[in-house]
Amino acid sequence: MLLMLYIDDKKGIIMKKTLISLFLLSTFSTQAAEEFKIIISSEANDYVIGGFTDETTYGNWIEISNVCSFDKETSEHYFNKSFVQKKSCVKTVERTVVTERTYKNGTKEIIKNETETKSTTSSETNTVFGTHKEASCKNILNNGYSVGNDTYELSNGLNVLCDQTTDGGGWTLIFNHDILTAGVFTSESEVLNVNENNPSLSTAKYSILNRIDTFKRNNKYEFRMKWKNYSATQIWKQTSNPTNSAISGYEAISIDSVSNYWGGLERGNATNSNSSLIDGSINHTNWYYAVGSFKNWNPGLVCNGNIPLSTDVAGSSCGVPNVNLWIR
Ligand SMILES: [Ca+2]
Repeated sequence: MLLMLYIDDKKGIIMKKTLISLFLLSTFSTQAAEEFKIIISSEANDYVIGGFTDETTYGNWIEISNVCSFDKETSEHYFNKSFVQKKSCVKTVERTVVTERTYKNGTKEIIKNETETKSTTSSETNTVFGTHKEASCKNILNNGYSVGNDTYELSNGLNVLCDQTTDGGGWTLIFNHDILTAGVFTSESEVLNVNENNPSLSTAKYSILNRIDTFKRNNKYEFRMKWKNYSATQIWKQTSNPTNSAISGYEAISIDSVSNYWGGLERGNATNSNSSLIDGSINHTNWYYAVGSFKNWNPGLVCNGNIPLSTDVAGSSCGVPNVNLWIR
């Protein structure tokens, strides 16, 4: 016959492994039926009657991973253009938890040694800047990176002014001249490139005409020509480079002025000193629709300015104070 008893300590906690085995030694002898012994098992750490104390220590939380994602990538937005980005992170940390039990007889025992982990999520929004670049205002608009009319840094590092809203958008400013403010151009190289770091209709002399080949599409240049304070607009395509060639491949798209031999832009027929580098009086020594004037057009003195423009737009024998040229 074997009896196994579990004895409570003072705290009422059941003392596991505290085993008292009772052997009734008289099992096999009726004469010794009243004799028995109590044998107390005392295997290591199992023999405890007086109780114990547990002490748990917690290690420091240590970050083991922090994985973040974004709702919009900077590569999805245009270079240096700001946007609000939401950042979401899942951080996982871990620590060790050790519980040491000290019995009243002085015996110590590690009864728990575990690693705990936990993950926390967080999110925040920040104003950040895009990183993507394109080769032209047209590409910026077509590929969905436009933030409107603004300056943009192109993939070649050049900052340009883009008109993304007028006449279908996608226009890169390549020339602007306010002759009453800045005077005439003094050299061909100035007409081809001046103030390229200040692309603006407020820059009295601005030109990146030396770069127009980088904006050529399908072997054509698509131009838009405007004059401040005049509503007339010339939009057309041509296959020739007007900084160095006679006209070829002219294709009208939206033309408000046809007088004074209009037919696109050509390299000026006259020498630089008495006209402009480029004009729109095609195959003619006249230099109406002038781009890059080397002198004040005398008849202009009696109208608004000294850049020769067509009768259709400025009136007979009248010049204008500004011309600006765009490409896409
Ligand atoms: Ca001409």
